[in-house]
Amino acid sequence: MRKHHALALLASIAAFGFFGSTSASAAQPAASVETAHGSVAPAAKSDCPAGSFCVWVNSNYSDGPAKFSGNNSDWTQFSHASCASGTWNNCATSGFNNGTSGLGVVVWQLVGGSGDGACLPRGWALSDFQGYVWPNTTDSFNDSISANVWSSNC
Ligand SMILES: [Ca+2]
Repeated sequence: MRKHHALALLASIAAFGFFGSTSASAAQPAASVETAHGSVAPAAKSDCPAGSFCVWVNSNYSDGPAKFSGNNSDWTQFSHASCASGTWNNCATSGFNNGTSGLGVVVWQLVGGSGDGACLPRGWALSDFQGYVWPNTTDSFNDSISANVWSSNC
Protein backbone atom coordinates (compact mmCIF):
# COMPACT_ATOMS: atom_id res chain seq x y z
CA MET A 1 0.00 0.00 0.00
CA ARG A 2 1.56 3.21 -1.15
CA LYS A 3 0.94 6.48 0.41
CA HIS A 4 0.64 9.56 -1.71
CA HIS A 5 1.29 12.87 -0.29
CA ALA A 6 -0.56 15.15 -2.56
CA LEU A 7 -0.12 18.83 -2.03
CA ALA A 8 -2.69 20.71 -3.98
CA LEU A 9 -1.76 24.31 -4.39
CA LEU A 10 -4.39 26.67 -5.55
CA ALA A 11 -2.73 29.60 -7.19
CA SER A 12 -5.75 31.81 -7.17
CA ILE A 13 -4.22 35.21 -6.95
CA ALA A 14 -3.91 37.18 -10.11
CA ALA A 15 -0.71 39.12 -10.24
CA PHE A 16 -2.33 42.24 -11.50
CA GLY A 17 -5.46 44.20 -11.02
CA PHE A 18 -4.38 46.23 -8.08
CA PHE A 19 -6.02 49.40 -9.26
CA GLY A 20 -7.46 51.25 -6.36
CA SER A 21 -5.34 49.50 -3.83
CA THR A 22 -2.80 51.87 -2.47
CA SER A 23 -1.45 49.72 0.29
CA ALA A 24 2.15 48.95 -0.46
CA SER A 25 1.77 45.45 0.85
CA ALA A 26 1.78 43.86 -2.55
CA ALA A 27 4.56 41.51 -1.60
CA GLN A 28 2.99 38.42 -2.99
CA PRO A 29 4.91 35.21 -2.60
CA ALA A 30 6.74 34.36 -5.77
CA ALA A 31 4.74 31.24 -6.49
CA SER A 32 6.95 30.12 -9.29
CA VAL A 33 5.65 26.58 -9.34
CA GLU A 34 3.19 26.78 -12.16
CA THR A 35 3.02 30.28 -13.53
CA ALA A 36 1.70 30.30 -17.03
CA HIS A 37 3.93 33.09 -18.23
CA GLY A 38 6.89 32.65 -15.95
CA SER A 39 9.25 35.48 -15.22
CA VAL A 40 6.77 37.29 -13.00
CA ALA A 41 8.55 39.06 -10.20
CA PRO A 42 5.83 40.69 -8.13
CA ALA A 43 8.15 41.49 -5.29
CA ALA A 44 9.89 44.14 -7.37
CA LYS A 45 6.83 46.37 -7.47
CA SER A 46 7.02 46.69 -3.72
CA ASP A 47 10.48 48.19 -4.15
CA CYS A 48 8.68 51.43 -4.91
CA PRO A 49 8.54 53.36 -1.64
CA ALA A 50 5.37 55.09 -0.50
CA GLY A 51 5.32 58.61 -1.82
CA SER A 52 7.16 57.89 -5.04
CA PHE A 53 6.35 57.43 -8.68
CA CYS A 54 8.51 54.57 -9.86
CA VAL A 55 9.51 53.23 -13.23
CA TRP A 56 11.51 50.22 -14.32
CA VAL A 57 13.60 49.51 -17.38
CA ASN A 58 11.71 46.35 -18.30
CA SER A 59 8.24 44.90 -18.02
CA ASN A 60 7.00 43.33 -14.80
CA TYR A 61 8.79 45.88 -12.64
CA SER A 62 12.21 44.57 -13.55
CA ASP A 63 15.46 46.56 -13.39
CA GLY A 64 14.92 49.55 -11.18
CA PRO A 65 13.07 51.31 -9.93
CA ALA A 66 13.79 54.93 -10.53
CA LYS A 67 12.04 56.69 -7.65
CA PHE A 68 10.59 60.11 -8.37
CA SER A 69 9.21 61.82 -5.28
CA GLY A 70 9.25 65.32 -6.74
CA ASN A 71 8.81 67.06 -10.07
CA ASN A 72 11.47 66.27 -12.62
CA SER A 73 11.42 68.07 -15.92
CA ASP A 74 14.44 66.30 -17.37
CA TRP A 75 14.96 62.61 -16.88
CA THR A 76 18.26 62.78 -18.78
CA GLN A 77 19.65 63.96 -15.46
CA PHE A 78 19.15 60.55 -13.90
CA SER A 79 21.66 58.03 -15.09
CA HIS A 80 20.96 54.35 -15.33
CA ALA A 81 23.49 52.21 -17.10
CA SER A 82 21.17 49.60 -18.53
CA CYS A 83 19.00 52.16 -20.31
CA ALA A 84 19.78 52.65 -23.98
CA SER A 85 20.26 56.37 -23.36
CA GLY A 86 22.38 55.77 -20.28
CA THR A 87 19.72 57.68 -18.36
CA TRP A 88 16.09 57.15 -17.43
CA ASN A 89 15.06 59.26 -20.40
CA ASN A 90 13.01 57.19 -22.85
CA CYS A 91 13.57 54.05 -20.85
CA ALA A 92 10.52 53.24 -18.72
CA THR A 93 8.60 50.07 -19.57
CA SER A 94 6.66 49.53 -16.36
CA GLY A 95 5.53 51.95 -13.69
CA PHE A 96 3.71 52.50 -10.42
CA ASN A 97 2.29 55.67 -8.87
CA ASN A 98 2.76 54.89 -5.20
CA GLY A 99 2.12 58.44 -4.12
CA THR A 100 0.32 58.95 -0.86
CA SER A 101 -0.88 62.53 -1.21
CA GLY A 102 -3.64 61.68 -3.65
CA LEU A 103 -1.91 63.41 -6.52
CA GLY A 104 -1.65 62.06 -10.00
CA VAL A 105 1.55 62.05 -11.94
CA VAL A 106 1.58 63.77 -15.29
CA VAL A 107 4.27 62.26 -17.44
CA TRP A 108 5.61 63.89 -20.58
CA GLN A 109 7.09 62.65 -23.78
CA LEU A 110 9.69 65.39 -24.04
CA VAL A 111 12.22 66.92 -21.71
CA GLY A 112 10.84 70.11 -20.24
CA GLY A 113 7.30 68.81 -20.12
CA SER A 114 5.95 68.95 -23.64
CA GLY A 115 4.92 66.68 -26.46
CA ASP A 116 2.47 63.98 -25.49
CA GLY A 117 1.24 63.89 -21.92
CA ALA A 118 -0.60 61.42 -19.75
CA CYS A 119 -2.06 61.43 -16.27
CA LEU A 120 -1.30 58.47 -14.06
CA PRO A 121 -3.61 58.68 -11.05
CA ARG A 122 -2.77 57.59 -7.56
CA GLY A 123 -2.40 53.84 -7.38
CA TRP A 124 -1.95 53.50 -11.13
CA ALA A 125 0.32 50.68 -12.15
CA LEU A 126 1.12 49.07 -15.47
CA SER A 127 3.41 46.08 -15.74
CA ASP A 128 4.18 46.48 -19.42
CA PHE A 129 3.98 49.68 -21.47
CA GLN A 130 4.50 47.80 -24.72
CA GLY A 131 1.37 47.99 -26.84
CA TYR A 132 0.18 51.18 -25.14
CA VAL A 133 0.12 54.62 -26.72
CA TRP A 134 0.00 58.14 -25.35
CA PRO A 135 -3.64 59.27 -24.98
CA ASN A 136 -5.24 60.41 -28.22
CA THR A 137 -2.16 59.56 -30.25
CA THR A 138 -0.58 56.62 -32.00
CA ASP A 139 2.76 57.30 -30.31
CA SER A 140 4.13 54.39 -28.34
CA PHE A 141 4.15 54.89 -24.59
CA ASN A 142 7.00 52.45 -24.18
CA ASP A 143 10.51 53.87 -23.67
CA SER A 144 9.03 57.32 -24.11
CA ILE A 145 8.74 59.17 -20.78
CA SER A 146 11.11 62.08 -20.29
CA ALA A 147 9.62 64.14 -17.45
CA ASN A 148 7.12 63.99 -14.61
CA VAL A 149 5.05 66.49 -12.63
CA TRP A 150 2.76 65.75 -9.70
CA SER A 151 -0.68 67.22 -10.18
CA SER A 152 -4.03 67.53 -8.47
CA ASN A 153 -5.69 68.19 -11.81
CA CYS A 154 -5.77 64.68 -13.02
CA1 LIG B 1 12.47 49.99 -21.35
